[in-house]
Amino acid sequence: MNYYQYCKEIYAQKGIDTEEAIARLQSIPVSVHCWQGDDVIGFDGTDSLDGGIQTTGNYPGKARNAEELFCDIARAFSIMPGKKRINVHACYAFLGDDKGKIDRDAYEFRHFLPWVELAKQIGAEGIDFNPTFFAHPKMKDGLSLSSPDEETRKFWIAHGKACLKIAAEFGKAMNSPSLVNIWIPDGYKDIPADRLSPRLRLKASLDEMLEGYDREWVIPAVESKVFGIGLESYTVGNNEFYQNYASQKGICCLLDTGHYHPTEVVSDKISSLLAFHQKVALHVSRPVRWDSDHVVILDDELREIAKEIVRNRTEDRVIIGLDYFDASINRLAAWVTGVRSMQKALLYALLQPHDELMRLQDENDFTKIMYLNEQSKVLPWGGVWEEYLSRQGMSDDWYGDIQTFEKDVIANRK
Ligand code: RNT
Ligand code: ZN
Repeated sequence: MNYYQYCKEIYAQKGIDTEEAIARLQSIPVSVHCWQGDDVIGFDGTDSLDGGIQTTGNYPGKARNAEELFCDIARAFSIMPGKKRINVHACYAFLGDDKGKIDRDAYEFRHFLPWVELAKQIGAEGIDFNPTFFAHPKMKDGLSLSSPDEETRKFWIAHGKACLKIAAEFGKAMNSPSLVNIWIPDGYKDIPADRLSPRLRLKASLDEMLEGYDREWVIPAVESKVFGIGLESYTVGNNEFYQNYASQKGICCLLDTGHYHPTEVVSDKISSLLAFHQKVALHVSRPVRWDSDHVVILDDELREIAKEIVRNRTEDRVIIGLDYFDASINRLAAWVTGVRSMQKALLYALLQPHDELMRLQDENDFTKIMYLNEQSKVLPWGGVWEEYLSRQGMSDDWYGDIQTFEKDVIANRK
């Protein structure tokens, strides 16, 4: 008997069908963020990041231009298992001759056509999109959609509108609706003198931006945050603001796992949103003491998030995207580790006896729940993971690919 057959048998004895788990895992898309490859810089002119977010580390080999980023994405995708989407930020526009002539308020789909080509080439099943409200001279005093300056506010509304149009075209081109995530860094370092007005301006800006978006091909989402670096005292788009906004407008909330107080967990929030919304989106990240955007690894919270996604069979209602940027290690390895960790967590969750566990909860038998949960941890699910990979012509031995990449690519990027 081969190892997988043995593992399959062990799970079968516990009433768990590993074949069903593999099939479900294969159907769950993970949206892969393009910005891990170049430390969130993009192609449209900036050479440094701002907006309360930061990459740290100076590992060699970061993609310095579009050609390098595309090459790295294609390579990374070749060692990422499962169904994937590609998540693009507006600052990754191919401006060509328009460079210096047009600004973010006038970006068009044609500036993003190479992304469609790339997505098709690497087998991504869809493209998600993000307006870029940071690292740009039109941010006034660090503010965008909440700015008291009308010209600034209008500029960023126009940027958002342009992005919603571009996303509709991505949706059509890929025959898969595009998630458009709206995150703005707007906030204050010190105690504000007025907390309400900026929020009312943000609300008005979003209303204007979302007028007439394409409901067939675009899924708008709003992402809250607790604070950003240099903006510690006040965030205009906090959790309460966006949850109320999303409810009222019938759009999606996006929960970033790093955007809450350190003891708050996103795994506990997903079901609360599913009780009121058709869909909820995630930015899966790994906060270490704060919103540090470490690479996603298979930790307890990731497993708990995965359980929330699959145990009530809501995987078609939870949109999974990754969001981290570590510049201290090989960026390709960072990408691949995050995607594989997410899928490992999902597989782990798919191999739990959820029906039994839920019944035990209703019977108030938390002793047996604990017993089964602890038992699950040492079941041979690694054999199921290997089988999942081998059916896609992959294995868990991918470090050699990273070494080759170091030798062939990174060594030449000095
Ligand atoms: C920042 C947010 C946001 C960004 C990306 C680049 O705190 O998490 O999602 O990381 O849009
Ligand atoms: Zn995020």
